[in-house]
Amino acid sequence: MKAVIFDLDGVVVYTDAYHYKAWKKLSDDQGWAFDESLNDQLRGVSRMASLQVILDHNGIDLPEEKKVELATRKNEDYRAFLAGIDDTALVDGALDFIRALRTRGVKIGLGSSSKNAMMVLEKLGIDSLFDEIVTGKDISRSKPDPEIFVKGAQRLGVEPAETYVFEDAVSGVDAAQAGGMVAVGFGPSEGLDHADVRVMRFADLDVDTFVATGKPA
Ligand code: B16
Ligand code: MG
Repeated sequence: MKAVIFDLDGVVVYTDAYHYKAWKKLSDDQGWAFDESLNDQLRGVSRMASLQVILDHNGIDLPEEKKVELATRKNEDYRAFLAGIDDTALVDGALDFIRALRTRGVKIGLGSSSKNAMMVLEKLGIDSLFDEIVTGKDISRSKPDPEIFVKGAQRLGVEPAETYVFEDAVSGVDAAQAGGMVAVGFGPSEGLDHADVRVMRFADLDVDTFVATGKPA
């Protein structure tokens, strides 16, 4: 293990709850069905692709212009929720785990599909914890395409096989594995059983064992 790349929403920060609230608000306004299980399908998926998943689920077809307008509205609501973000939004144990990896010489990357990722990191003052940051603004193909993690590993100067990826999303686990990396399925979301390692919470990890063997404890 030379490097660990972390997803942001749902792994380092509970911003996945804000994404849910913003999509739910839009769906309620439009009279569309939207629930937690549909929301799970949006994890790691880009904004426009997420809207398409909701539209397909509801059997709705809209012109491109209207889709852009609705996605923009969702993003404005999401950013309004972010305005109140503070340390309580941090996933328990995430920062301690990242710092512990750093002191053991493991390089740290961030790979988030979100175009708002940099704003979240800066607002929480945690951007300097990451040696390299790749966000939705740096990629042309969203997860499950491996582009985001391949770019991250390249910038960190490590081989994919030496890289572990923490992901709460099916699309993210698929992306990491497609890039030849070791996928750690993190958190309670369903559908992560094909991850190479399965971890529910950071407290379940013993850092020394993890760095030495790739096993949680
Ligand atoms: P934005 P991650 C992803 O972030 C979220 O999981 C996903 O729900 C969201 O649609 C996507 O970012 C795009 O976000 O609209 O802010 O650009 O999990 O890859 O950190
Ligand atoms: Mg995520």
